[in-house]
Amino acid sequence: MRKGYMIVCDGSNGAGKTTVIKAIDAHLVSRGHATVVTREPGGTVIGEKIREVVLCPDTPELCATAELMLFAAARAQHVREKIIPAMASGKIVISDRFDAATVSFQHYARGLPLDLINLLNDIALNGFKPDINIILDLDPAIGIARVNSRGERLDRMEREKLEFLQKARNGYLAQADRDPKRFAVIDASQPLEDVISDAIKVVDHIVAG
Ligand code: T5A
Repeated sequence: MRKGYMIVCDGSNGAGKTTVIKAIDAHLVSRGHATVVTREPGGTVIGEKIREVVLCPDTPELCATAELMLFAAARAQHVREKIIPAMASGKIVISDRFDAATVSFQHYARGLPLDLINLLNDIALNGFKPDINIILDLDPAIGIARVNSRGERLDRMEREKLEFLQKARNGYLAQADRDPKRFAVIDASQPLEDVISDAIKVVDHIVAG
């Protein structure tokens, strides 16, 4: 019998991942599941330290190759220290972003070669794959306006030009087109309750099926 599941919620900046993950988690817990909510970059003490470095707005000079390796390093630690053990004990892991983010941001937006991204993702994942990637799709102009309305300082990636964020968005849609079994795209411009209801339908299909 299979052990746990891994659900990833990913997509455009400010699309509502954090908010939707809270609702998915509450739904699963109400059904009696044990869950672990986590995020990338981050999720472990080491990963959170990497997050501070890679998203710090005061160091725009971070080069694309170093940026890629930092995301991959955080993921390698996350998979081995947190995700695999949680799944082995039957928990449902819900992660805010995962490997598809590197393909979207570092390949489609930053322009690094896909072979290099795939190699680093393969090393970080060591054969592991999530069960489903929910992609919250939103015009980045709307997403950044939502983030701005929280009144927090924008991080290094959120300060990129809209054109860069649009390329990352297109990267998610391209990945979803290529692999519709692994990706479920949800229109994140809908009212929040509709986005949550669509996401819960996807989760129920995976966890029940
Ligand atoms: N990155 C990450 C890479 O480049 N490579 C990688 O490999 C990885 C893993 C991570 C950054 O790093 C990059 C991608 C990112 O740029 P992040 O914290 O995941 O940073 O990224 P953000 O998308 O910027 O995350 P945010 O926390 O800012 O946004 P969320 O979680 O998507 O949105 P959320 O839930 O906080 O909602 C934002 C606001 O909108 C409202 C919410 O109430 C909130 O105020 N909202 C809605 N309003 C109207 N209608 C809806 N449907 C709404 N849904 C939410």
